[in-house]
Formats: sequence, C-alpha cells, structure tokens
Amino acid sequence: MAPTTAQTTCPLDCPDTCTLEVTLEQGRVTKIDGDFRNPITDGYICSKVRKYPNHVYGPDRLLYPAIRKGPKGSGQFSRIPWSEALDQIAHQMRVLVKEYGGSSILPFSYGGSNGVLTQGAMDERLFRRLGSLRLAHTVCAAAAGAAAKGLYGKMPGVAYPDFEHAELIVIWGANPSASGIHLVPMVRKAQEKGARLVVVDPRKTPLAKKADLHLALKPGTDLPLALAVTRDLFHHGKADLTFLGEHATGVDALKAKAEPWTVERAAECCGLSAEGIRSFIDLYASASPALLRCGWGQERNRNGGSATAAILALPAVAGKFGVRGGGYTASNSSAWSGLGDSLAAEPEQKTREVNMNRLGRELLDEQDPIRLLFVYNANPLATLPRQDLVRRGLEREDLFTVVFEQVMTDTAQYADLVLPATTFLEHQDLRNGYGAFTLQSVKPVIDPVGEARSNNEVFEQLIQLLELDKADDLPSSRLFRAAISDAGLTTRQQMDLEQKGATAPEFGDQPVQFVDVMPRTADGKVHLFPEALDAESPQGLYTYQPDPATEDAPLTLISPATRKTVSSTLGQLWQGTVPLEMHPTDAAARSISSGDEVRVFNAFGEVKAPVRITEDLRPGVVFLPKGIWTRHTHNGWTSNVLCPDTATDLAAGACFNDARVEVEKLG
Ligand SMILES: Nc1nc2c(c(=O)[nH]1)N[C@H]1C(S)=C(S)[C@@H](COP(=O)(O)OP(=O)(O)OC[C@H]3O[C@@H](n4cnc5c(=O)[nH]c(N)nc54)[C@H](O)[C@@H]3O)O[C@H]1N2
Ligand SMILES: Nc1nc2c(c(=O)[nH]1)N[C@H]1C(S)=C(S)[C@@H](COP(=O)(O)OP(=O)(O)OC[C@H]3O[C@@H](n4cnc5c(=O)[nH]c(N)nc54)[C@H](O)[C@@H]3O)O[C@H]1N2
Ligand code: SF4
Ligand SMILES: [Mo]
Repeated sequence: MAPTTAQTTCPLDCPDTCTLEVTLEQGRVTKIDGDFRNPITDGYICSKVRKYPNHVYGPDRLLYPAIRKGPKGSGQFSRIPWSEALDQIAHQMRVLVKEYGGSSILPFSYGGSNGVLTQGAMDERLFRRLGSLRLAHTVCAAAAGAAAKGLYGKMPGVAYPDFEHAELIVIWGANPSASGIHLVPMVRKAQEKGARLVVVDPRKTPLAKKADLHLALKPGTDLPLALAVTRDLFHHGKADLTFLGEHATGVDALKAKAEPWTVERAAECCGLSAEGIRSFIDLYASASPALLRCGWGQERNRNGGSATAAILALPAVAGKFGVRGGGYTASNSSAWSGLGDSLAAEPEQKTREVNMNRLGRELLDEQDPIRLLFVYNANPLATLPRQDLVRRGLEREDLFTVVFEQVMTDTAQYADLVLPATTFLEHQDLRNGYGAFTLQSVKPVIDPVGEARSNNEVFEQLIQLLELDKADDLPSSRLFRAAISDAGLTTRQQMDLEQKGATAPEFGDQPVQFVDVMPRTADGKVHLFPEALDAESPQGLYTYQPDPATEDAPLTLISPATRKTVSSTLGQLWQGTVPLEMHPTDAAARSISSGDEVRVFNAFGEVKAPVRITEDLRPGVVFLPKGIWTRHTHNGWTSNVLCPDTATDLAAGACFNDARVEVEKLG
C-alpha cells in the first residue's frame, strides 16, 4: 500500500508547537516532519521529534500493564491484564482513603507533553473526588509566571514573525538554538536587516556568538543588572515618563529599589565590566523598536522572581511598547483564557498542597505519610531537585507507586505497577502554544501501540471502579467540545480548528503590545511594584540575595536545556555518557584535562562523568544538561542530585541553578 500522510501538532513542552506531517505505512508511522501550513514551523522540525517513531516503537516502550517482581528500582516486572491492574489501584485507593484519608494519596504530574485535554481533566476529577493531596506545579516557570502575572497580568507577547521588525533584540536567559529553534531564523533575519543583538547569558550560546554584545553575567545576578539599567535610565533622562504616567503604577517604589544599584556596583556583583553594562544601556535606550525575549534561565535561582520582574519592567521604563517589533515576549500560555477550565467538573478542595520540588522530602516525611504515589505525565526521578531524596522516597517499601508512562523511565523502574500510556500520535488533545499563539488540534494518527491507553480512558475507568462517577458527568469523548466552549471560541475559530487544525486568538497572531493587547491587570496598567509580590517575597520584591557558594562548593553548576531531549522526554534514545563542561581556568586550577574522569560533588551527592573543557562558559560555572537519565553518567546520578530543593523568591519555584559544587579528578 502506498504511504499516506496525516497532519497533527507537536504538544511537547516547547514554545514552538509545530504543525506536523506524519507519514504512515501500513498503519505505522515511518516519518515525521514539519508542515508548511504553519508559518512558524515553516516545514521543518527539531531532530528530536524527527526521531519520535523510535520513541513510539522502540524497545523502551511500555506495551502492557505490569507488576513489580524484583526489588524497587530493579526494573523487574511481569505482565498483568488491565482489569487486574486497575482493580488493584482502585482497591488500594479505597482502603487508604478509608483508613488514612485522602492525604495518604499524592497524584504527581507535570504535563511535559500534554495539552488541555490530557491533564487537569479526568485526572483532576478523580483526585478531587478522592480528596487527595494537591500538587503545586512549581518545577518550571513558577517564579517567572508570578512576575509576568504581577506586572502585566500575563499580557500576550510579541510573536516570532515580528522579530524581524526590531532594531534591537535582547535575548535574556533563553537559548532558542536548543529550546525553541524556530525563533533563531527570525533573529538572524532581523540581523540581516540591520538589527543589533544583545545576549544576557553566562554561556556563549550559539546566538551569543553572533551577538553585538554578550553580557556573560554570573548566574543568579540578573536582578542587580536589570535594576542598574533601570536606575541609569531614570538618572539620565532616558525613562519614558509620559508612558509611565499614563500606563504604570509603582514607579517610585521600583525606582527606590533600583537606587542602590549603580552600574559599578552591579558590574562588581554580576562579574561584568561597567563598560559592557553601559553599552547595553545605550543600545537599549536609543533603539526602537527594541524587543526583549525573556526566557527561563534567569528564573531558576533564589532571585528568579524579582529578576524576571525587573527584566520585564524594562520595556515599560524605557517606553518600548506600542510599535510592531517592540516590547517583550516571555510565555504566551495565557493567550487563551478559560480554555479547559470546566473539564475537572469538580471544584477544587483545599486539601494540603505539596510543592513538587520537595517530593523527596515529602515522601520521607513520617508524619501523616504519603502511602500511594500516582505518577503520570512526568519523570520526577530525572527532573526534580534533590534526586537523592526522591530516590530514597521511591525506595520506601511501604509506598505503593503507580507510574503511568509511555516508556520505561528512571521513575518507572521504581514503580509497583506500571501502566502503558498512549503518545500524542495515538490520542486526541488540544494544544495552545506558549511561544506560538495558535490553538491547535492534536489528532490521533495511529491506533494505540500494544495495550496503551490514554490518560482520560484510564482516569475515567478508575472513577467508575471507585463509584465516584456522577449522573451528569461529561464523558471523556466530549471534553474537546467542552474545552472549546470554555474558551468562548467564535464560529470562525471553531471552523478553523476543525478544518485547518489551528486557529488564532481574537487579537490575531501578531499583536502589538499596548495597541492590540493591554495588560490584563485589574486596572489595565503595568504594575511595576505589585504589593502582593512584595509581601510574598521573603526579603521583599527586588531585594538581591547573595550567592550561596561556599568554600567547599565554590563552582556554580547550571543545567539548562540542550538539543538532545525535551525535558527528559526522549532521553532513552540518547546513547553514551554526557560530559561535564568546564572552563579552562577552573580545569587548570584542579589539574584537570579534557577527557579526564571527574566527580562533581557537594553535600547532597556526586556525579561521575568525563570532562569537556570549553571557553563557552564563564569561569566559575560548570555545566551538565537538564533532562538526562541516570544511564547517561558513570554512577547513575544526574545533575539533579546536586540541585538544592530551596525555593525561588516568588511562587516557591525550583532553584536548579543554585547548585554549588566542587570538581575533582578521579584516579
Ligand atoms: N530541546 C529542548 N527544548 C526545550 C526544553 C528541553 O528540555 N529541550 N525544555 C522546554 C522547557 S520545559 C522550557 S521551561 C524551556 C526553557 O528554555 P530556556 O528559557 O531557553 O531555558 P534554559 O535552557 O533552562 O536556559 C536558557 C539559558 O539561560 C542561561 N542561564 C542559566 N542561568 C542563568 C542566569 O542566572 N541568568 C541568565 N541570564 N541566564 C542564565 C543558560 O546558560 C541557558 O543558555 O525550553 C523548552 N524547550
Ligand atoms: N537539572 C535540571 N532539571 C530540570 C530543569 C533544569 O533546568 N535543570 N528544568 C525543569 C523543567 S523546566 C521542567 S518543565 C521539568 C520537566 O519535567 P517533566 O514534566 O517530568 O518532563 P519530562 O521529563 O519530559 O517527563 C514527561 C513524561 O511524561 C510522559 N508522558 C508524555 N505524555 C504522556 C501522556 O499523555 N500520558 C502519560 N501518562 N504520560 C505521558 C513522557 O513519556 C515523559 O516521560 O524538568 C525540570 N528539571
Ligand atoms: S519539540 Fe518543538 S521544535 Fe520540536 S517538533 Fe515539537 S514543537 Fe517543534
Ligand atoms: Mo520547563
């Protein structure tokens, strides 16, 4: 039979939300590539998702439910029927709720590859009705999201295609070459048209190498840098007082917080030259349109919330809004308000909330212990801080762990029961982008592989087995319609979604900030000093907390995204050991040469890996990728064993880049 093609959408945790063309032969996916109908995808996708057929059909794919046979973590399982697996889970849940209450059950998910229909829907319905613990989704974007909400009520940002209109582009704490590849050609196009590029990143990222100015600051020092820029703009008459008068509140409070941060003082704190910071201020103040792409690299440390707020305040202070190609872009996830809000059906009960970054500690807490952990849409052993505590928690003999997964992940190895999940090629979903604005249909293009079932099927079956269903419950087959109706889609938008598989928000897919979209705060203004954020932040908003380095752990370990995985998804396809990257100065001080085996360690644990020496890092900073699996190092621990489970100043987010370590040559 001749190959056929089908269109769908990539729902992986990536800002780009590509439109895909999937080639099928005899009911199997043989190729995945980009579709041309979506101007952002423009016919190409990342090399990771081109390999997705190996994820779907590879040897690590879970094909049927299985029960643990060996010790926890040994990965020894034997096959059981679905009916038996679900009966066991339902039985455990019923007994635990009766004996210990809902607080003995923790659902754990993040939703790395899920859209609106496959998380926060049937799953929430089940866990709310059980009265289980609630999970605070803080592993990513918590602090940056709180800052964006506090200042602008999450106003939609500048679209990728508008980057070419900018005269100056500032890429701050983002590495689109790995983490959102479709932005790169847009930035390059702007440069070809004469735009200047500034990159603020401790590493020489591919775009930093092409930049007019690279500010390679010490990790965690973005706050003093942004405040020094603010101070200088006010002191030298470059702040847009007219714009601020009309559109902002909290101007004086921000100004007061910036006052101590002279350029010289910030330069000292950030490890930058005062000239470098001044060049940036001159470029930023004089260029229009000036566009700031704020990522998440600046967020993952003790100052992350205030830092993001101070960065996002810059376009307001400097008056960069109101023109195409001017303003900022961060996350656009809130472009579609209301989407999917009704799917859980049940109002949220205020049971105890568990911060997911502290999973290890929570599992080891003996007071009112967690007795059943249900993991889905996540791989916590590979992605959470304090991997040592997470692993010890998962090893607990009296913990019943269910892992509902597509492949045998590091976390699944510790399950008592594994359940096989469908991939996005096998189930329906609805995905809104957080870089792209479009809302897109994720359509099943193949039948479920093996005995895999979708999240909604499984949670719906558990609701029924536990007799928690109600007469007016919306069945999972009708979630799509309900989600669309929540978002109040117009007839045209619904038709676009049905016929073209994608639709744009009412404000269009290339909004100009302060023309087509306004802050979504209560008064429609920018709040440069939101009182609620000030109250929440332990030291008060815009207060710098110093570097946590110690004599024993003087080096900063950062663990950002690379081209190889999407979070930890697809990690099983990556062969070999990952190197620890290190600057020549730090290596020489420790008599380390390229290729040497080293141990990277701190009080929490150690990682053994070979070293790659590179000038792409600033001295004092070492690098291991995010999303690697325990098989990618020599001793079965990853960067995450070295990451503290401390919290960002806002929203208690993860502080991955606050890991401080020492490195020592082995043998
Ligand atoms: N290929 C791939 N793509 C992805 C992902 C993935 O894992 N792999 N993950 C997706 C997800 S979940 C997310 S949240 C996004 C994240 O995407 P990005 O925002 O790009 O985040 P990171 O890769 O964590 O870090 C970006 C940059 O921040 C720098 N950085 C580290 N610390 C600091 C600091 O203190 N200040 C500043 N200014 N920069 C710093 C790092 O060196 C890095 O180059 O990417 C998404 N896209
Ligand atoms: N050291 C370090 N660690 C980090 C970060 C860092 O910067 N440094 N960044 C963090 C960030 S930004 C993020 S977002 C987190 C991400 O952490 P996670 O959300 O845990 O993301 P993934 O590792 O991609 O795990 C998603 C898992 O869900 C499974 N899955 C996908 N779709 C479905 C489905 O429909 N049903 C079911 N049942 N399962 C499904 C996939 O197979 C995959 O194993 O990692 C964090 N970890
Ligand atoms: S991971 Fe990102 S770049 Fe790759 S196909 Fe999916 S949306 Fe596109
Ligand atoms: Mo993330």
